[in-house]
Formats: sequence, C-alpha cells, structure tokens
Amino acid sequence: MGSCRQIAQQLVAPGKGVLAADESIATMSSRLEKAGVEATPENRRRYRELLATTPGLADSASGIIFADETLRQTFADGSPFARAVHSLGVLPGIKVDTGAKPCPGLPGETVTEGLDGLSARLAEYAEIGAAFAKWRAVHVITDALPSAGALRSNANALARYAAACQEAGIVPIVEPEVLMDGAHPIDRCAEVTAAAHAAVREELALLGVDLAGIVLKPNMVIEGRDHAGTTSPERVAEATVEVLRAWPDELAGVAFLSGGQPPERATANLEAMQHHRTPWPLTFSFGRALVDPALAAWHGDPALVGAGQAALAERVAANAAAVRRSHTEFVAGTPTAVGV
Ligand code: 5MM
Repeated sequence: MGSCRQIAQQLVAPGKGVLAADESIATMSSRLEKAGVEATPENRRRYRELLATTPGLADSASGIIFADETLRQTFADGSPFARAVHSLGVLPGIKVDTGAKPCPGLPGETVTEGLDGLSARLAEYAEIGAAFAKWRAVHVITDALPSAGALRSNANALARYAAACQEAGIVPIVEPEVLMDGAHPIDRCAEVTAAAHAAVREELALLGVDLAGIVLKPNMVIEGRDHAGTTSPERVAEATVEVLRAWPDELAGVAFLSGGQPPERATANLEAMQHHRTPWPLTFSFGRALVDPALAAWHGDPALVGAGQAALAERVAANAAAVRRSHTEFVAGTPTAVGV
C-alpha cells in the first residue's frame, strides 16, 4: 500500500499531469482513419511512440496511459514500451477495463466490464512494468438517466477494480465519467456528477480502498454540448470544486478528463480550478485535448513526426503551466495547503 501512495503522489506531482493515450483498438483505428492514416497495428504503434518520445514530455507529464496492445509493443529500436517510457522519466500505465457495454436490465445505459481474470492480468501488467491502471465508467445524462442501478453497478465495478489494483501494487485511476452529450444545463451535470461520486465513494469504502493510493479522474462539471451558451471557466471551476468537496482530504489527487472540450477550453477551465484552495491537487489526465492537435499535425507522415510532437508539447506544457500556477500565483500561503 505504501508504494501505491508514493506512486499516486508522483502522478499528481506539482506542475504535472497524465497523458491518456489508451484508446481501444477500435477508437484509435477510427481516429487514425479520420486523420487519413491506415489503421494498422504498426501505425498505432508509430503514433504512440511519437507521443511518448516527445522531447521534454517528462517535464510536464508524470505518466502515460496505454492500452493493452501498446504495452505489448516495442519502440522502433526494440525496447518494450513500458521500459522505454520509464527510462524517459514517465510512469507507464495501463487501461484495464474492456469497455462500457449495454447494462442488462437498464436500456440505454452501460456498465463497464473487465473484472473477470483482472487480478491475473494485473500481475502480468505489473511484471511488464505498469505502475498504474485506469478504469472508466460512463454515464449519459437525460431527464431520467442515469438510473440508480447504473450508478451503483458502475461504482461497484470501479471499487472492485481499485481494490484489485492496490492488492497488486498498482495505483488505480478511478474514472466515473459523466458525458457532455446532451443539452442539459451545468446544474444537471453537477447533480449527476455528485450522485456518481457518492456511489463510488460508498463502494470504495465498502471494499477498504485506500483513498491516498488512488487518483480520481472525473469530468469537469460543465453544460451539455448542445446547451445554448458556454459557461465561463470561473463558473465551471466553482461548480466542479463544489462537487469535489465531498471527497475526503486523504484522496491523493484529482486528474480531470477533457470529455471532448476544445483543447484551449479544457486548459482555461483547469486553470480556473487553481484559484480554489483544495486539500488535493487538481491536475489533468486529458486524452483528446492533448493528442488531437498532435494527430492532426502528424497525420501519418514520417516527415511530420516533429510537428506532431511540437503540437503535443505545446498542449502538455500549457496544461502543466496552468496547474503550476496554483503553487505560485493563485493560492496564497504554504504549498502544503494545496497538496504538495
Ligand atoms: C483515450 O480515450 C480513453 C479510452 O478510450 P476508449 O473509449 O477507446 O476505450 C478514455 O478513457 C480517456 O482516457 C478518457 O475518457 C479521457 O479522455 P478525454 O479525451 O475525455 O480527455
């Protein structure tokens, strides 16, 4: 457990965040195809190597989350991904859920699967070199959803996953995502996010999960994508922190997903969060908001690897600068008050 606490602290270290490059084969393939790149295992490998070898990445990224396929691949020079990333000063992580599947009995809702054989897989991932893991539950907002059954089922799976990770000495990133899909106002997102978190907290407690050895990866509290108007960063930050305040002080840290927000908006919202004094660091574990510009700049051209890396470096540095500010400008007083 001691090492889980240490690794969790490393993941949310001041001025750093986590790069989510763990798209499943299906998602990664469709994103590559949209960028005009043939979806082959080798192209997925080349893309992940481009991301991982971005010069200076370790200055702003504490970890990178990969999918199973990538963790079994090697860099072009033959070194296995986990070992290579580790030697670049970044912690390698692994997405261990097998996806959100239709939830029996709950039409229109999903439950995330992957618990069967999980302990054995975690032991293997630890052997390969994974320091942390990730599991994502997905909730959609409608007038009637999410149901209590979906909140409970997903929270229970997240807790069973988290407990199994800690037993294996791997830090669990716990991701209860409430999607931006829909036209709901920010208050409805706050209500649903609070309910999802409450269920997760209860289930984590029932299974004795050590909160100091996990990283919470929530959505920001934000209006639905089809809602009229854009909420200001100040209001997003206020609503998000208000929901998060229900988490105990011992939680190691919070690393937000970007949820399909435009990259600059995700950064502005993250920066606004830093104005609030919280007992845990608030950082990023973005996927699309970090990698979309890199994929667009590279689009499979070997001559544009540098351009792809420059695009990623720019986004990672901007987010790292946003979270670094909490330790320099916004939050007065001793650094320990913000979780250093
Ligand atoms: C990178 O995307 C992750 C998994 O994708 P699949 O749906 O293909 O399994 C996803 O879990 C991601 O880590 C988080 O949702 C955060 O990504 P965003 O793009 O929301 O920041």
